[in-house]
Amino acid sequence: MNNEQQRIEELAVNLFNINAVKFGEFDTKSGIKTPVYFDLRVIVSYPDVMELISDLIYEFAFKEMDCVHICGVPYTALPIATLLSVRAKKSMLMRRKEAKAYGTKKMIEGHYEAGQSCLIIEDVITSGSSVLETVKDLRKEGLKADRALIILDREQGGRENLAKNDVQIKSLFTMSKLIEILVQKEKIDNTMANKVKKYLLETPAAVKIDSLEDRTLLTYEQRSELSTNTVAKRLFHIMSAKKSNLCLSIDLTSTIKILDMIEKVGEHICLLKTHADIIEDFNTDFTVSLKNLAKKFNFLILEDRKFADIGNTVALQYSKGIHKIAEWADCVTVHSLPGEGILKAINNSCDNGIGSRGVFLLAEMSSEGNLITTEYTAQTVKMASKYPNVLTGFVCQTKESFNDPRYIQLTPGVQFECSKDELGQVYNTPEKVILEKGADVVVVGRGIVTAKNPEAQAVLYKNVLWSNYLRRVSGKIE
Ligand code: S5P
Repeated sequence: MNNEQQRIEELAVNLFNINAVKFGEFDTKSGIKTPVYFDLRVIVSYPDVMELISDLIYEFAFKEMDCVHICGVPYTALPIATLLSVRAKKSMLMRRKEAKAYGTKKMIEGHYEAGQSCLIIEDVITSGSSVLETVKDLRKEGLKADRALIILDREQGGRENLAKNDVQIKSLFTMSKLIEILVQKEKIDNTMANKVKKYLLETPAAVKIDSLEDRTLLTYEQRSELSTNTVAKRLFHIMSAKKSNLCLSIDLTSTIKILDMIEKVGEHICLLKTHADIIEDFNTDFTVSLKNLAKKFNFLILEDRKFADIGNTVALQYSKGIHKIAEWADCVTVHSLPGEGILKAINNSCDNGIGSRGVFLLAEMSSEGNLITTEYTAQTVKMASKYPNVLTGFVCQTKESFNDPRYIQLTPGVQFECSKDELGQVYNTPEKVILEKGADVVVVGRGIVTAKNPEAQAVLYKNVLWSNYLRRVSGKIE
């Protein structure tokens, strides 16, 4: 028998001896009787058991894990996390059970930076809901929380619930393993073991957790606090300040017409989306005027360049040529098709002193018959999550594409009527994209630009989009 196995068995017996696991007939909160009962809180009175648990977690699970912080789920796992933190020389974070009533409303104590990884430690999981509470608070702070180490997995659905929320667990014991050891060590007999097994099979955890809180229920202010990309943070602020989540797609081909249109509608938008390569008389004076107007009316500029080449070419397309996009656009659109290099290219350009810039990654498209699949969308979101500092959000059509509240859903294909144009553009209504499809910023192009009175039309769009946003977050407004 190997050493790991021996020590696991030793721990099982110890837990039984100190009554951290009891067999018999017990009442549960739900009223159902259970033949097995755990109370791992008692371990604090047994330093040898504490040491054994932390040694086992460290040796057999923790050592190979790469994380910056560890966080114990309050309260039982806190001392275990503390021992591990000291042993592994890793920073520990503490999650409060309740936010402080005064001062900062912080839920996580300790020093950390958004984007860092945090491993969660928990004693027992049933449905996984307490681990998930901790995951939720850590993710709100921008921390990466996707792994948890558990002492005992009761095998009642917790592992699956957590996996659905992108949290993978590793446990010292599963319930079946614990039972098997205790039978073998003659601590319980086969009749009791079968009773417990039967109970576990028949009693899956009552709580089924499908997903973390829906990002679309949070306000833009709340989300601005979570953003890890400067452009996303600024955009959330602008939206709240101007009470506008309208992005104008200014698909005009002359600089005069563009500047003239901005004078009319600039006041009503949070974001201006350009296609520099359709402008016939593009020049540097134009970009200076564009930036001045962005300042005057307080909106950001998105160049809808839809980069889709290898990183090196994109780095050049982004900063060189006639357009020198990096100099005037706050953010750009990018396809995920070529892979991560494209994000690295923009990220490196930002690091090279161009300032804080952002990327909207195309995760879905509005055009009929486009070749994007759900798998492509999921892979796009996964790839992007490695670049939280450069990622502003996703250009997409559905709420289900992603749920990270730090990122902005930019949704084009919007007009007052559900319709199509002759080249396959599909339009949904403002109400539908905000309430059903999860849009945060809504792109309107021809719906405003070709209207008889673009300013009046922009006001109409702004108001209807904003009132639907307010409806969406109504539960969250204090
Ligand atoms: O999927 C997409 C992505 C984008 S960025 N569908 C789109 O229509 N767009 C852009 O949004 C498109 O290039 C155009 O500039 C704008 C929609 O314009 P509209 O006139 O159809 O509202």
